[in-house]
Amino acid sequence: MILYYAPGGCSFADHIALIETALPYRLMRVDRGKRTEDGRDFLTINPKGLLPALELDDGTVLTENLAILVYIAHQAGALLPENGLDRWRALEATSFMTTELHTNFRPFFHRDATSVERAKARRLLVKHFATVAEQLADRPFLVGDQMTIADPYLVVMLMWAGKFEIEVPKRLSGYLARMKTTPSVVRALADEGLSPDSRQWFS
Ligand SMILES: N[C@@H](CCC(=O)N[C@@H](CS)C(=O)NCC(=O)O)C(=O)O
Repeated sequence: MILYYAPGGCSFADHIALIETALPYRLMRVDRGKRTEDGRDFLTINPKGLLPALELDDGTVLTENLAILVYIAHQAGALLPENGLDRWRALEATSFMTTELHTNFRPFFHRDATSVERAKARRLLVKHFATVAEQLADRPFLVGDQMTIADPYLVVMLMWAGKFEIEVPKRLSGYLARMKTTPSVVRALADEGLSPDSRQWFS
């Protein structure tokens, strides 16, 4: 499989998941001009122009982070319980990441966003991170005692919060500090040439 990624983008979640599950993959970097590191136009791979994209061994391309994470979990039989409430809680939490957290970071990435849009997004992010902190409670991972697909996504969201100086509850800063010492996260950071200090990201 080939993971099309941009360093520190939301594809970082899939990168962590691939390392965690030990599935065979290689990375293909895509630059801001939507060129792959081997010189192809990324739009020919994903016409939506969005990362992540996962190319399967038969050349099929999967897009949309939630689908890619579920695919990785399904292939590996890990990171998403097959049955029981924790499966649905993990999907619920990952969906919340894509629709409520990720979406509200957009004004911080888009240069033409207004200060009003950014302020509104910041308020929503603070509110949504509080919800996530409540869900985490005193557990090591967001859903139950095992890592699920929700955790790599939450790591990215918290890294971005650090980058854009969005205050998150102490419980989540503690969680991120722990996750940053997890071997899969350490390796993904190194492979993408990223500092563990997210304030250095995209600079
Ligand atoms: N709906 C997509 C959104 C993914 C997304 O926003 N990707 C960002 C990187 S984190 C991207 O490719 N942005 C490039 C652009 O907007 O042109 C998903 O959930 O995978």
